[in-house]
Amino acid sequence: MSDYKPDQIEPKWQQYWAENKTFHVEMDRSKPKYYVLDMFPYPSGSGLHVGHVEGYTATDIVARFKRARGFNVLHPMGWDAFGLPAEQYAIETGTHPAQKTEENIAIFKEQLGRLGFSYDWGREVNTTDEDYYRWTQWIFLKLYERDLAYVAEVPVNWCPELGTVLANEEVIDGRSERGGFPVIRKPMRQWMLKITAYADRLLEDLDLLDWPDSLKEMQRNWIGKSIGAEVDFAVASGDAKIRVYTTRPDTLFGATYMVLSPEHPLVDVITVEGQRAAVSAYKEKAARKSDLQRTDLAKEKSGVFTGAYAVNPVNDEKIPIWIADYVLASYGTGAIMAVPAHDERDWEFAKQFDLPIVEVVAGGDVDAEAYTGDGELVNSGIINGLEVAAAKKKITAWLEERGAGKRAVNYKLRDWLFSRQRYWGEPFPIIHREDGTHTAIPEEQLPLTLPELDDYQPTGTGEPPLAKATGWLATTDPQTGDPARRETNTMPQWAGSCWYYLRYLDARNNEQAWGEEEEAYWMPVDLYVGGAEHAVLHLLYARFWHKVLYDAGYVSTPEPFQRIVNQGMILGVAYEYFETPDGQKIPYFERDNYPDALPRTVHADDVKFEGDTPLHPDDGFELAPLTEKMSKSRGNVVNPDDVIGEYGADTLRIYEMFLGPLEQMKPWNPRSVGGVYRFLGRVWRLLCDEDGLSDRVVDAEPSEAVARELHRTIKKVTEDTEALRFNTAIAQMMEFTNFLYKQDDVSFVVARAFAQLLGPYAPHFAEELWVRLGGEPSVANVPWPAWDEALLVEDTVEIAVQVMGKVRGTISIAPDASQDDAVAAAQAEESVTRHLEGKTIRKVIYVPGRILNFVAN
Ligand code: ANZ
Repeated sequence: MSDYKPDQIEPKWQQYWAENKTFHVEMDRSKPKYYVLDMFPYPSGSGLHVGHVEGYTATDIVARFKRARGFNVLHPMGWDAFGLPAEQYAIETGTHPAQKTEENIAIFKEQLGRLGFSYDWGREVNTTDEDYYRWTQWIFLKLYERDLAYVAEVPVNWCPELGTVLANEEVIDGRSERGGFPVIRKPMRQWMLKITAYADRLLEDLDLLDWPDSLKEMQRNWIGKSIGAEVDFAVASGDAKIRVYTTRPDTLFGATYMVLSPEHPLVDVITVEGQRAAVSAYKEKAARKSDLQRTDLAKEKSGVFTGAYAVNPVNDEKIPIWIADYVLASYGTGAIMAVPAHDERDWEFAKQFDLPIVEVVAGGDVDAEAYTGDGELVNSGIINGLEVAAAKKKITAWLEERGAGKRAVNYKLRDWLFSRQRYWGEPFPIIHREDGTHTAIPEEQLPLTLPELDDYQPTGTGEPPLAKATGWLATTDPQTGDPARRETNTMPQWAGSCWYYLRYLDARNNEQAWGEEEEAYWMPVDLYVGGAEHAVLHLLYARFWHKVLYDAGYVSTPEPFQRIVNQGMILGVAYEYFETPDGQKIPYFERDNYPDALPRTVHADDVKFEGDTPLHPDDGFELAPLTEKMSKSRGNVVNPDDVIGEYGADTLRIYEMFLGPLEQMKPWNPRSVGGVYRFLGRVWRLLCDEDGLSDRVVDAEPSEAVARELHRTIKKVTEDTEALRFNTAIAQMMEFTNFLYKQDDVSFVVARAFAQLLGPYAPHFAEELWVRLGGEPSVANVPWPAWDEALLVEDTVEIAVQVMGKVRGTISIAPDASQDDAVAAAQAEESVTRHLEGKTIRKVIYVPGRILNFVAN
């Protein structure tokens, strides 16, 4: 008997795979291709976490499985290495961000290596390499050439603490997504990308994709397409017109007032003398609130009357014009017609300021609340009696005829704010001339490298740190030779991750971003696995760039990622009890008796167990388990290195896949890692000896019963792996192991097939076993075992025969035998016929393969 010692197996095979370039891949037209992609990591200072391991193990299983199934598999890895943390760290420690980035990458790479992932490291990319960002700059120029990149003075989210502007997507509840610092609105000159030009295609092409519905829905909501009408209201005095956007033109007869956003250009034009002071005070107050605060449904409505009136084009009625901050300047036309009877916010506002409420769609009680449902139009002139949809059509046509309005489409999606006032990012390949115009630097001059800088502190004024690189800054216009100045903003971190999946196709190409043939062969990505936190931004931005490249003829597929699977988050486990102010420790279950006791947690590693009961390490009382997000501050982060150190990488891989379905959120249970380790140990002891095979392994054909069980296992593992049901595939291998333990010996054939099935899951173990069984390494290149369907059809089953519900005997028949055959077989059994003697059979109940019951009297 020998023990399973992963530390003696795993490094050896990792070295073998690296030296032999086992997972090196080239185009091969004799095989179907399969491109399986991970969301590449940001190489942070804290190293790999178990969430990375989850997704990366899943894709590695798929990669190894698909190779064995005859596919030519592309499975690459790289580093998303630009971004704020490296720069923050640099500022704090005085080291260059490039240095810290390189160190972190080395740590990550070593950690990934220890997990036995089958990447083709020859295709490694790093977004901060000149050879990489040269092409990020090149793609930017493609956008620039197509007028999809432009400079605009826009109100931006300025974060004084971070010294940079942030995209809307990076601001959550008025604070920066990273760091949680306050963000204020401020107009600044910025680079924008015209993603809105692609809004419709980004929406429609979702239908082409095999993505989770929830993910598609998030993208749809983000793009936020709505269809309605623009309607012009004349201002009663003077000749100004107010254009509104509405999704409910059918409710025009119910418009009882109008609202302009405080920033609307007409506010100052129409406000009457007596209201000026109040209006400008209100404008000032509104400027200090975020959009989110302004549109919050729950908040009390505020606003000011301008003193002016507008004329409703459908009935010539005069309605008052207000300004209020719940109307945003940046959406639609920045002005609305208010229909309090059928819009919740308008209803609240009307109640607050005592404005009239006129019902125009029947079906609700508009005195009590806004009615937003369907119904018949009332109080509405020419559209009376119509349903909402028909009324919309008719009134829009009516408006169009009179030139007072038209059908209109709106999107929530805004152009993408693409510049950052930071050092550690891609420089823009742009120069500014003295006359204020800008131009691209010629492609041959790429990469435009980041200058070395000693001081990369943000300046605090919004002037980027690159403005301090005086030597780098001054340049000349390549066309005229006139002096010019380089762009000092850098690109956001999203830039590098927008196209890395394309660079992998041809990562060492020095002439082009990727070769045409490589692109045509490998694209699209067949399976992309990563966290749901990238559901909107990364995926939307990457799809946008891909579509631009598609239009420019550089890629051949309209979409980059054919299939996406979001891995579920792995939660941490801690154990909870309570403590009174005077230090008394109270079991969680008794907390109700101690109202002033506060919750305390015990780190999972410190808990003592009695059977399955978790006990306090010092006081011995029972603790309550608590699952929560893993975080440093909670102290419940599991370090994959520790698990590998104790149990090996194969155990970690299988453990994470065995936790539950890939997509599901699931808690890390430190106690069950050992269970997986014991499973591998059992397989080891069954098949292996000190340095060879165990005596149980024999060179003989398996019995029919064993062959059946083997083929059932091959089928289950194959189908489950194909469907990414890794947990149930593993359960089947465990069951099969138990089955083999009940046999006297294990045939060579069986052991070899088992090694192959284990290959994607526990690759080091499988490789070792394979070689001991006389195979040539690598088992990764051996065609996957097939199952024999004929062996899976059981030829007979035993079923019980009942008479009046009592079992009187058994018969052996085919599982799909007919009722007549079953009855005939039963009537040949003396034990059954004895109980039927002298009785009349009234009814036969027969469930094939299960039971035969005679109802007789
Ligand atoms: C009249 C009306 C009547 C409206 C009714 C709704 C219900 P979505 O679907 O999100 O596109 N709106 C238009 N521009 C706005 C702005 N800048 N700030 C705040 N609200 C604005 O929403 C469109 C609806 O939101 C529009 O339709 C408008 O109110 C409001 F029974 O017009 B509606």
